[in-house]
Amino acid sequence: MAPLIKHLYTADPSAHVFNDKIYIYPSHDRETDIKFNDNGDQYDMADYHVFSLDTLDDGDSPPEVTDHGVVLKTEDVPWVSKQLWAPDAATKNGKYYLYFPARDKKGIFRIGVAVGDAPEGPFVPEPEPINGSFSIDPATFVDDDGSAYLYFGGLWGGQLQCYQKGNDLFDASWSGPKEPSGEGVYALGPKVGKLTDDMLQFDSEVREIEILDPATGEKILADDHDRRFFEAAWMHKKDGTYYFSYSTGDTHYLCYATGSSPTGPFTYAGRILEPVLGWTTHHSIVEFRRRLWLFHHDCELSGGVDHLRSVKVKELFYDKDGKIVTEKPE
Ligand code: FUB
Repeated sequence: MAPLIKHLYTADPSAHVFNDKIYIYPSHDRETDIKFNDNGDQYDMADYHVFSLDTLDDGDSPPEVTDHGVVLKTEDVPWVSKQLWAPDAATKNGKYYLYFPARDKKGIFRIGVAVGDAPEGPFVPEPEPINGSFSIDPATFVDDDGSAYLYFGGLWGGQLQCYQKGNDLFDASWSGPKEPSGEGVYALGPKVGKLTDDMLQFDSEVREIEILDPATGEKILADDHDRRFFEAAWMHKKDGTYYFSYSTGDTHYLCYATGSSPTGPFTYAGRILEPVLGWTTHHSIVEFRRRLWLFHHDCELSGGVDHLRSVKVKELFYDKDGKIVTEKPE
């Protein structure tokens, strides 16, 4: 499938069905002179656009996408210094919420929320980041009982490894492309917090999600880079099973793990997408008109420039046991 959006570079697509339309909340990649490094400094984004689609056709011609323009930018948010990374959105009680990570004035990633009356914005940011938020890649999930959860976290440039001593203890000595390693050392897990009814704060303590190895029942090991969580958390649910999906970062897979609770534990279940062109891989999964869709990105449009990515969409399938069939990039 060709890139969905060609007039801008877009990445990290969080797709949702609101009012029987698909809305995509992606990062907006831009050209920069910043040299590529493993801290992700070259991902220097400064605003967000929202896109919508009325249909998702599997046919030869790509679906038509509406660009609703800039809905939030760095200058709108008093606590942000730079790097508006992968966002997500949710709706509850007739309002729409845009969650976004960015570096604060001290260079530490936090997660903010902006509120709107329509899925396409405009969104008005809260003046401060969400209390107790840190790291990157927020993903929301509103369960059938109305409880809302915020998943987040990302290694290396995403700073997740800087909180090994506690969620409120940032250890700068772990900054950069670092993560735990060594025999018997467990991988760091992503984080989850339940949201308050107004969707603006954490209602309860933020806790680590456990991703278990099906063979041992133990947490995935830190050196297992083919399966350990790196970034790009996403949650969807099918027939009472919670599917937690994520990127493995430096091994470039989209993987998933399943469980019976929105906060885990989850057991590793396999790959969703083999590596795409480009370093990062990041996605969302959404059911639309009874079919399952994977939104993701690659660097085809930019000819392989890692920080100039483009959103694509692909149909996903479950097998008879509810396992996701692994897809290859096109
Ligand atoms: O877009 C910036 C970062 O790249 C995202 O936050 C990560 O998930 C990776 O896609």
